[in-house]
Amino acid sequence: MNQASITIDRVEVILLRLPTIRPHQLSVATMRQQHLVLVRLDCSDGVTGWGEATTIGGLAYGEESPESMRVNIDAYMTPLLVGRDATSPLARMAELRESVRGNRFALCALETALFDAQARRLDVPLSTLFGGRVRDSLPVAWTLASGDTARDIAEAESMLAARRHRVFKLKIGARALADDVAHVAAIKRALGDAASVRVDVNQAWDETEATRGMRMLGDAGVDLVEQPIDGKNVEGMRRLRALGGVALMADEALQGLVDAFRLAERRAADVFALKITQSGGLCGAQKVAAIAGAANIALYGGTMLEGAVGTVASAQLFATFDRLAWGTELFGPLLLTEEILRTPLAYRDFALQLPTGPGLGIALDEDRIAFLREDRAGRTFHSLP
Ligand code: MUC
Ligand code: MG
Repeated sequence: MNQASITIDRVEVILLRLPTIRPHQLSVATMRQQHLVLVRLDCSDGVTGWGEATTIGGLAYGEESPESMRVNIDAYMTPLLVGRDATSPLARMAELRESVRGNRFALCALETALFDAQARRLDVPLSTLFGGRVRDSLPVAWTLASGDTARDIAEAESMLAARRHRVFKLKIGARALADDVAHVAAIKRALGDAASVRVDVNQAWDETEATRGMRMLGDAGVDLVEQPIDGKNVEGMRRLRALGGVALMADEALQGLVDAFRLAERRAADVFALKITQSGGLCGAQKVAAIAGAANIALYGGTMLEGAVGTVASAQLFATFDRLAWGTELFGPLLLTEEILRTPLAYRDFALQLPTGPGLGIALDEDRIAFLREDRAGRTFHSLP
């Protein structure tokens, strides 16, 4: 079939609400389930592309929710895609952006599906469309967030023994500073040099607490502090970084290219937590990475705790980066009790092994997805087997 005549036939948003293996406690929400937002894009040549736009805790983390994404894609974005050429993802995204403001998570899902379909069509891995792989596996951190110190230590020890993770991110900020520091210090003491321990405050501190907290955490052997204060407080981030202690990572502060430029210009971070959703898609994330490179800011491959689709999409892009000094945290599928791939992603030797097939390189278990989807007649969350 002539590529120019291949069009987009149909876009479908599928919501899946899947239990987590244990409560996952952040300062902004405690997750007992994750609400995956999958996008399926069917094309006239029989090729299907998949994308994902999952976020955390409804509206607790960002301004897009799973439900708002479904409505906005169905009502405003799908009509701009159906019937259009499927082989030019960038042209489709430019058209969408003429009519759609914000909605960077939803746009990320659509862009991923367009690129997945095109890469499958060309029979190449998605990473090839972004210049090709520099690596075939990515180091993956694990988040300890059970809320209990002893349970977190046991979890970390079992991950180390299984050679699954040796980098641990601890979620803090919900408790008093002294309690949080004691919790982190106990975990670092128990793990010693066998592991890198980092913390994510998810914006919970004010600048005074952050100044004290970063010093105390540095003394406890913590390697990295992620988003200690409000992401909008770029000047505060600049002052915290200028203290010259433990490395400072921007996460919620980094919502695309303009933020990346401003953070770089103000020298307000040592490291960027790069997320395809927060960047409005794979292309946006690639550009954020370029800004980081130009400004000598290190990269960390971040996650919004997506399932397999968003995780492997991120991995396809991150594998093209020559520098990824802080590794990744692409563990989202491991936090879920349900598998939606026919062959699960491979995690071994402390790393995610990249699939080699065309597009995202995964095969969705469509029967399982049909069974799990939220709108399946008669299904309730508790009816999960
Ligand atoms: C965040 O803020 O980084 C990533 C890993 C995790 O446990 O939470 C997310 C969100
Ligand atoms: Mg974070």
